[in-house]
Amino acid sequence: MLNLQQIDQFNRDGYLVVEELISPEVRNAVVSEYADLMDHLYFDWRQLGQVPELLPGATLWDKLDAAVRAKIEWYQPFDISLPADGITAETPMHFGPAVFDMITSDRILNTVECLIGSEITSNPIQHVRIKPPERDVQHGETRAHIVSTDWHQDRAVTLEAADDTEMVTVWLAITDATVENGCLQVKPGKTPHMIPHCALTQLGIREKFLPKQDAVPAPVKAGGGVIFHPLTPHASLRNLSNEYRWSFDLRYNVTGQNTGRDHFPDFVARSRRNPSAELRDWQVWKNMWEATRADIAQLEHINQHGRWSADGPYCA
Ligand SMILES: O=C(O)CCC(=O)C(=O)O
Ligand SMILES: [Fe+2]
Repeated sequence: MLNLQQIDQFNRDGYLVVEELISPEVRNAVVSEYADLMDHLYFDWRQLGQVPELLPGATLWDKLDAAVRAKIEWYQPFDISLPADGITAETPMHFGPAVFDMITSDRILNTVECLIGSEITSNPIQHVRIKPPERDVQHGETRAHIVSTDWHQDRAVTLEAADDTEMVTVWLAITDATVENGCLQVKPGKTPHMIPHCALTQLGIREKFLPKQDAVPAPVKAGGGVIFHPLTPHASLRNLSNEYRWSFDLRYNVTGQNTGRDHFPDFVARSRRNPSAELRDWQVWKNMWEATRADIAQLEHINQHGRWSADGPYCA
């Protein structure tokens, strides 16, 4: 739940930092689900001879370190979505019970309800971001799930059909997010319109189009989050620390409105009007994404950022 002062702050600044947005139990379950996932992945990478053998007791981070050092494609199997392009029937992705419980946790939904009302759809534009210390990242890596994120508005990431959708982003810290390890930063205040974006490497706003007010970093402890409006310009700082920065970004919109990525599956996370419409079974959620993957693997490429170009005035 948010108090009136927090709601006012969100409306004024376009964002809000909320501590303890998920319970320690929900967070711990996610961490152990990813540790199990890593065990399986590491076993497979070992079989393929892609990573070194580690001592018994090696942690999630030890294995991730080894994978990063071995320069293998380690990211996509952890993501809670499909990539923007190159989707095949075998593209790896992760949909498990702990992540589902996180997305549908009462604390998050109670908070979101204060901002967009009680008919809440879990929007399929969602990612895990596990960002290694920047100095360990392969040269030439530009994905915003792995290196720092350029300035953008989330509305620019959706297709035009969702321009009027009432939506919020819930950015959740799984490890402490600090200025040093690359927490979010925002341009606070009401940005009433879409700013032009350039779709070169990352989708981003060039300096000259950014609102002039100072950027404000938004550090938050593990379990807390940053909630923001789809027009609020935000970016991440660089991870200049020696540790991984782990977050999820989730989005929620008013049920019945366009999600901005309707080739991906959404579901009703909360409905006060019709509680029986709420999805409670993580396996159904996983099945929906698997069916989507099979369908998309047969289709031509869908350009998710179709309204923005990679050259022209907005890239200069
Ligand atoms: O975590 C990041 O680096 C960027 C996250 C972001 O852009 C978002 O949550 O919308
Ligand atoms: Fe974003």
